[in-house]
Amino acid sequence: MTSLEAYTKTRFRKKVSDCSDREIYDVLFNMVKEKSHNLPTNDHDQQKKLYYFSAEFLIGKLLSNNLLNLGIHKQTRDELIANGKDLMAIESYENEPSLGNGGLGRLAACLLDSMTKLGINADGIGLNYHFGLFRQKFINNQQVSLPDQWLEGQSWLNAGELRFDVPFKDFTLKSTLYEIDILGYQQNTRNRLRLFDLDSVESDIIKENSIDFDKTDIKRNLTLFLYPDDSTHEGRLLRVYQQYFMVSNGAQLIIHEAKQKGSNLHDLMDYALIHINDTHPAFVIPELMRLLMIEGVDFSESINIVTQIVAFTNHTILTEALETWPMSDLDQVIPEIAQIIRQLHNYICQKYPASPSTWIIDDYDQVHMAHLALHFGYSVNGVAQLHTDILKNTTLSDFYEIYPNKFHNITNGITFRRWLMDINQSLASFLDVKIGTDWKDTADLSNFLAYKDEARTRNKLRAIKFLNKVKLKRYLMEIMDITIDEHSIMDVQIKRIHEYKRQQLNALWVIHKYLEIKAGNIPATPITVLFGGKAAPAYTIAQDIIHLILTLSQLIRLDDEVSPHLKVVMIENYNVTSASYLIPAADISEQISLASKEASGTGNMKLMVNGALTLGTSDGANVEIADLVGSENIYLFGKHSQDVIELYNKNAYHAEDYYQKENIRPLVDFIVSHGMMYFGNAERLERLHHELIHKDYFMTLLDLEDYIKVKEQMLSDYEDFESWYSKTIVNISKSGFFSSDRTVADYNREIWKLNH
Ligand code: 26V
Repeated sequence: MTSLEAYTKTRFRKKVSDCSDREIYDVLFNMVKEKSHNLPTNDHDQQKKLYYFSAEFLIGKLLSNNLLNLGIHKQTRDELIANGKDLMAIESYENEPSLGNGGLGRLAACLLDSMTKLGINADGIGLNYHFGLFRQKFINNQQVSLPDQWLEGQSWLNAGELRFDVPFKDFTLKSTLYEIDILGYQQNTRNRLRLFDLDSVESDIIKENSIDFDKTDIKRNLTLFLYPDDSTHEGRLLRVYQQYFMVSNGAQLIIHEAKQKGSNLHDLMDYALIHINDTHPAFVIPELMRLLMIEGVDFSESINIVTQIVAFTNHTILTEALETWPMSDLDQVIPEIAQIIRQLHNYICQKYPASPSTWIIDDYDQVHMAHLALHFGYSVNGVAQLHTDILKNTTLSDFYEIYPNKFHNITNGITFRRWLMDINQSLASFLDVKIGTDWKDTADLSNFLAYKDEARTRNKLRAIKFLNKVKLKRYLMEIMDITIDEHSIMDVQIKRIHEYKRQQLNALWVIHKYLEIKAGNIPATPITVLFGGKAAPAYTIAQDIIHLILTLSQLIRLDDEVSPHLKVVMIENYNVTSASYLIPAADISEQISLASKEASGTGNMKLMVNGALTLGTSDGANVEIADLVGSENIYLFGKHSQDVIELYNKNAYHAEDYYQKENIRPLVDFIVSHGMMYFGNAERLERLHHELIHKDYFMTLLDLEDYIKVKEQMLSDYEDFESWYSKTIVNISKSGFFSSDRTVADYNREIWKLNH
C-alpha cells in the first residue's frame, strides 16, 4: 500500500482513486499539518530568538508549499497522478489566507520561509485577522469590495497556549494565541507564525455582504479585519488599538520566553531580537520599556536594552505612507505609551537640540513612528540599493548624519520554493536536467547561462511558456469565464493599483495600440495585456484607474476589428493564488513606477525567475536586475530618479506641457471619447482625464513617449524567438541573487548576527 493510500484508507476507507478531490484535500491537509507539528522548533536548542513583527503576513495557500518543504511533494504528486488526480485541483479547496495588502506582507512570508530554511531561530508575530484583505469583484466596470472569509473550513492554525492581558485606557483585553508552523526546505525543524486574537471578536457586527462594520466596538472588532479603512477617525483609532494589541502581546511573549530560559531581563538582548517590518509595530519600543520598568528596570537602562534589540526596515519613501499619529489619539487609547513617547521625545530634544527635524513629536503634536524606530533601534535598512541611497541622501539624511552606522541596504528576495519550484514545475524540472538539482538548495542558476545560444534549450523554454499559457487560459476560464489566446504575447502588470505604479501609463499604451490597429497597423503576434491588483476602497483615483482599464477592456472586446489582435484582461481578486498562474505564463514584466518611488518591488523578481523580460524604469530592484543581466537583456525607459527628484524639488513638472504634444494629446483625450463614455462612467473618466492633464503627481506623461517607443521595440524583438529566448536564459541564470535565502543571509550577517 502506498503512503497516501494508508491515510485515505484510515480516514475514508477508500482507495486514493475512489476519493473525491475534497476528500483528498482533507487527508493531505491533516497529514501535512501533523507531520509539520511533530518537528522540533528551532527554539529547542537555540537561546537567542528573532521575533519578526509585522502587521501583515501574506502567506498564501500552504499545502503544496509545505509538501515541498517536507520533501514529499514529488512523491505525493506522482502518487496522485498515478491515481488520476491533480494536486493543483485538490489545492483549490484551500482558502488562501490573505493577511496582507501587497509587497510588504508577501516579503514577510518569503523571509519566514528562508529563515527556517537557514535554521535561524525566528518566529513571526502578528494578528489573526478574521477577514483578510477584501475580496474584489467587478460590477459595471468598477471595483466592489466584499469580505474575505478565509477562516471558514480547515485552517493551518494551531491553538497556542499563552494568553496575555493588554491594557487600554478604559479596559483590559485578554488575548488568545494561534500558531502556524513554518517549515524550511529540507530542514527537520520548524519556526512559528504566532498570531494574536481575541475570543470576543464577532462577525455579526459586519454590515451585510460588505466590509463595513461598527468601528467603535473594540472588543468585538479588534482583529476582525486587516487594516480597516483609515479614512475616518474611528478607523484610524482602531488601527492604534490593533497595533498596540499586536506589540503588547509580542513584547509580553518575549519577556515570558526569555525568563523561562533564565534571563534576568537586564540581559534581554542575549535572548531576543525584534525586527519590525515597517513602522506598524513601532509601539513595541515604548511597550517593551513599559514592561521592563514594571519589572524594576529603570528608564535609562530600558532605553539601553531596547536600543540593542530593535531593528527596523523601511519599505517606502512616499510621504503619505510614512506613519504619524496625533498624540491626542494615543492619549485616548494608550495613555501610558503616550507618556513614554513624550519622555523619549524630551530625551531626544536634549540630546539633539540642533536637529529638530529628527524629533519624535512635531509642532502639530504628531508622533513620527519612523523617528521612534530610528533613534531607539540599532539598525535601519532599505530594501534595494537605490531605495537605501535615497533614504540616506534625501528622506532620512538628517538621521544618516547622526547615525551613519545604523544604515544598511538589504535587497529584497523571494523564495524560490514557492515562486519557481511550486508554481512552475515544468521549468524547475528542465533546470534539473540542464544544471543538476543543487540550485534547489543554493538558488545558483548561473550554469544555465551556458545554454544561451543552444537552439534546443530556447525551443524547450518556448514550449514550457506555451504550456503555462494554456494553464493560465484554463484557470481564467474557470474563475472568470473568459478566454484568452494562448498564442498571444502575455504582457503582465500585477501589483496594487496606485498612481505611482502607473497602471495608467500602461492603459495609455493600450489606447495607442488600439488606435494603431484601427489605422491598419496590425501586430505580428496578438497581444494580451493582463492587469491584476486591488485598490484601497477609499482611494478614488486608484478606483478610477481600475474603471479606465475595465472600460477599455470592454470597448476593445466589442470591437471586431481590434479584438483579434489586442485583448485587455483585468483579473478579478488578484492574490497569491492567481499570481501563481500569471507569473509562469508572462512574457513581458511591467515594472513601470515613477523612478524613485518603488522601494524595491518583488513581483519583478518573480517574473524574472520565470523567464519574463522586464519592461521597466530605473527604479527599485529593477536597477539591480539591469546590473546583473546587462542593458541588452532588459528594456529600460524613462527618466532617472535623480532627474525626478530634481523635478519635484524645483516644482518643474507641468503635465500640461506634455499634454500639448501631438502624439500624447489624442491618447489622453481618448479617455473621455464617445466610445469610452458609452461604456464607462463619465464622472470617473472625466476626473481621471482632468487629473492627468492638470496634476499627474506621478508624472505619467513625462515618460509616455519613451515607454511607447521601448515597448514597441520589445514587441518587435519578440518576433525573433531565438534572440528573445537567449535573453530569457540570461535573465533566469542571473536571478539567483534574488533568492530570499540570500536576503536573510544578508540580514543575519549585517544586522541580526545570530550564530546558529
Ligand atoms: C501603508 C499603508 C498606509 C495606509 C493604510 C494601509 C497601508 C498599508 C501598508 C502601508 C505601507 C506600504 C509599504 C509597502 O508595502 N511597501 C512595499 O514593500 C515591498 C517589500 O519591501 C517593496 O517591494 C515595494 O516596493 C514597496 O512598495
